[in-house]
Amino acid sequence: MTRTLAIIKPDAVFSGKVGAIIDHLLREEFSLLGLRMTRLNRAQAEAFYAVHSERPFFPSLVSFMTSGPVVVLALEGESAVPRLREVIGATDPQEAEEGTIRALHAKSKERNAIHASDSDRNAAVEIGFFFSESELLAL
Ligand code: 3AN
Repeated sequence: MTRTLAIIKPDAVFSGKVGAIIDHLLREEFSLLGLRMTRLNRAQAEAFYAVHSERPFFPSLVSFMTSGPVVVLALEGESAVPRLREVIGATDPQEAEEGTIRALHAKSKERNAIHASDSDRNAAVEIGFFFSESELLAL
């Protein structure tokens, strides 16, 4: 079993998709280790997306990610990182496979409903960004 981090983004929270997305993840046999609704401030969003700081879409991404509440999920499962990437689909919902969370719920390449860690190393860093080890519940 390995861990990964998902963030249900402001577009999906605003449009009432939190329940459907969590249900989707549980049906895909991810276990919930941690869950929190929060609102990122600018410094947190900039730090979280620091790898994209030189990209043209960075200012808009930071302003979107701070525009409203997000729901942060620490998840556990078999090959959690690659499997969650499969379950959420491509960054651009127009390219996401049918039935993926982004195909079902995302609005655009930026407002794409959900974030998922892209490597085990980043998963550990991103989980640590939001949760202390003692807040993660082993099932
Ligand atoms: P993913 O979320 O699929 O791992 P990344 O890590 O390349 O994609 O991008 C991080 C976030 O930046 C995306 N979830 C999306 O919100 C935003 N983003 C990525 N590429 C673009 C783009 N070309 N235009 C606008 N926003 C983008």
